[in-house]
Amino acid sequence: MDILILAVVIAVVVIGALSGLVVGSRRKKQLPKPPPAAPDITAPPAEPHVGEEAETPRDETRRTIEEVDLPDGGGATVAEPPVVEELEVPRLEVPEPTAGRLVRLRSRLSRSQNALGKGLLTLLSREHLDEETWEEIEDTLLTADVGVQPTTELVDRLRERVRVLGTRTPEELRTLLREELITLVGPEMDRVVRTEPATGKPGIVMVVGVNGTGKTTTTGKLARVLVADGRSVVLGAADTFRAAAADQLQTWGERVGAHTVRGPEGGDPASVAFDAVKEGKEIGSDVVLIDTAGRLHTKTGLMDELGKVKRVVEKHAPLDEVLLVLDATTGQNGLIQARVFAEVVDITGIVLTKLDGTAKGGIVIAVQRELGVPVKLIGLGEGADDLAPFEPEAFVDALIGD
Ligand SMILES: Nc1nc2c(ncn2[C@@H]2O[C@H](COP(=O)(O)OP(=O)(O)OP(=O)(O)O)[C@@H](O)[C@H]2O)c(=O)[nH]1
Ligand SMILES: [Mg+2]
Repeated sequence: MDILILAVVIAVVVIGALSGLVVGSRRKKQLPKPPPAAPDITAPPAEPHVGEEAETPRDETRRTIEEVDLPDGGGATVAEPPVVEELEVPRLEVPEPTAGRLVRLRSRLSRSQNALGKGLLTLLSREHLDEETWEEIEDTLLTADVGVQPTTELVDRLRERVRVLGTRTPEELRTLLREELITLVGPEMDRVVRTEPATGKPGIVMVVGVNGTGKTTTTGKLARVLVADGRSVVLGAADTFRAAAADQLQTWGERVGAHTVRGPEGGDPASVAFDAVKEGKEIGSDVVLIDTAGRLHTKTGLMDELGKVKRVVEKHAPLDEVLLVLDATTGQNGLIQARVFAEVVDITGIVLTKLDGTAKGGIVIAVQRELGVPVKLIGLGEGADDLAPFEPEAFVDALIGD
């Protein structure tokens, strides 16, 4: 009897345990669904904040677009961009080496080559070098923006050497013109872009100039040059006028893995520049490149602001380079800009951009004379690696052709 009671009790316990399991498994089935495979980017987030799109979605029970019954099969027309994959796979570019870039890009100078180099050679090859011809030579130089003083010097020297030479072959004339142009461009000037880090401090470069000359593009191209040379770079987006300006710089940086320090739109450019150098110091980067907003040299307030950016950065350490970016196609106006910028911030080097789009390559000579500062880099196109170190001999060779 006792045994019978015991058996009944065991049976009841076993049945109870089994039904508990079933209920448990049912409960499990009722748990919320696992998060959807792809983030639902179609519904607005409750509280958007910075970096939102980089996070996994917080509302995990939200349905994906595939699960939502849309009338008329509308779901099929909504394309989901592959946001997650884009963010997870950074594709870094490998910039071209810098050596020999001017030689590679020499054909980009063809407009100056035709107007200046070939023009001069043709004139000098005339049988009779009379006054009229010398005047034409002078005009050719002035039209190519060489500037009055350098033109006079060059013509005087050419006249003298041609006279001494007497009869002359085209080859002799080419050699003579080459030598004199190189002398005029200044082969002895130090054109090294100073980016060497010192103890506890990165190399600091600031890029300045009027609107649209190519500052941001040049900063981006320069970052590539440095990365190609094995340097680590931090970019400072001290153009806070437009959010798009910081985006533009950041895009350049992302292509080669350089981080961009940016501030709020309309914020203080000096503090962004300061923070960029601070970050460069903290992470031990080799170089910090600071892009600034385009400013008209005639606007005193903006020029004062530029002076402040420089002074604030110098609380960290002196700047190694202040590069003035000039658009070669603007000619004489570039010289006026150069003068004003040089007064506000000490310019240490000039970048002449858009030399590919002008016949006025002589501006190289004029602007160096104006400031007594060397042209260090030249822009020869919109391509990412179309920035070349300026080499007087290669430049003159490109002008007068082979
Ligand atoms: N052909 C040619 N175009 C260039 C060169 N450098 C820059 N550009 C173009 O010039 C335009 C202006 O360049 P940006 O770098 O935005 O100029 P910016 O000085 O930063 O302009 P702001 O910030 O608005 O003052 C862009 O379309 C560039 O692609 C160059 O060497 N050759
Ligand atoms: Mg810019």
